[in-house]
Amino acid sequence: MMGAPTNPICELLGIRYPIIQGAMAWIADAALAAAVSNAGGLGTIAAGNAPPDMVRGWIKKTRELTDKPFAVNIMMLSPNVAEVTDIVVEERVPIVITGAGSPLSFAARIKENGIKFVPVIPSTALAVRMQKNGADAIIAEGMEAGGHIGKMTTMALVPQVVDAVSVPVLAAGGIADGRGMAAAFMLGACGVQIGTRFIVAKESPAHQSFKDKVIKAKDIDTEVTGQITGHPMRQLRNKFTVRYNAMEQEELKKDEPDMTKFMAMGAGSLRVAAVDGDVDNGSLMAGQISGLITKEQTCDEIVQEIMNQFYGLVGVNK
Ligand code: TUI
Repeated sequence: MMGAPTNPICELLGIRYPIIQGAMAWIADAALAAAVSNAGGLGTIAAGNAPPDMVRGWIKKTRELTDKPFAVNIMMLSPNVAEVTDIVVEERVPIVITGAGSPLSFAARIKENGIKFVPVIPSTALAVRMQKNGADAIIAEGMEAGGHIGKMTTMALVPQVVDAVSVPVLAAGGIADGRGMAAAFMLGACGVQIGTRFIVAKESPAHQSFKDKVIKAKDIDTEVTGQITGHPMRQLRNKFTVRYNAMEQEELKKDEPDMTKFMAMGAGSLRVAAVDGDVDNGSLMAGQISGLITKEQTCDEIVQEIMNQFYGLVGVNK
């Protein structure tokens, strides 16, 4: 039997399968990250807006649950970015992924400490800038993704980023199975980041009501809020998104619209959905591929199913 074929992302990150679990604030904790890493992918702890001590706790807990590599995702809009950066350095986290803004003021510190630096970007220009600043790989995320998104689709973004940089590129946004992964490889990616499907993982701490919403969702059930504030967020349509969009429209009618309160509203509402399970008043961040997701499975089952389907399509033996 052949081993897993060599792949630049697997070699770089020391993992078996080129599947990174997307960071989902208040969902991607130690239990989920360790389960994905134990399944042969790369588990990711989402620092999000969490207090720094909580992030340190998740890192320590992840190490108790797995001896495999894992990543911490630092969300650049968090007020705690500097403290979380200190923590990942102190704790010798092997891989840092960044999102929701430019990580350039922290990149040197991450690299100097021997940490692999893998930024998520929504455009080719940012990918090039990240490579110049030492990115070890790039995650090109299309607007099919859940949460904070750019303007490009995965289909259009990935091949343009692949042509613009020489480091390995992973595709994200709209991928939840082996077909999406194979498509990403056809575009030149050598790995994928998958978020939404892991919301419904058995090991995911997302509230059961949130998981049920993802499982019931159809293709057209996501909505983008915050297009006017400059921080567009994709989530499942609910009372929250309807109210949010209406409030934004009202604010815009004012002589001096104040958009700052909307960002805070978005950030806090994710916790309301994911932790408290209030699926009416919380923000159910999830991607357009939610419609494809029909059941809860363990992380091991998810990773195996994706890889088996992928190998079947690209014609590689396991
Ligand atoms: O980051 C994400 N998705 C997210 S983060 C999040 S939590 C949040 N909380 C409060 C406010 C906003 C978000 C939920 N979902 N995906 C990766 C991603 N990165 N998408 C877009 C970007 C991005 C945007 C701008 C990366 C770099 C960037 O740089 C701009 C610059 O300043 O140069």
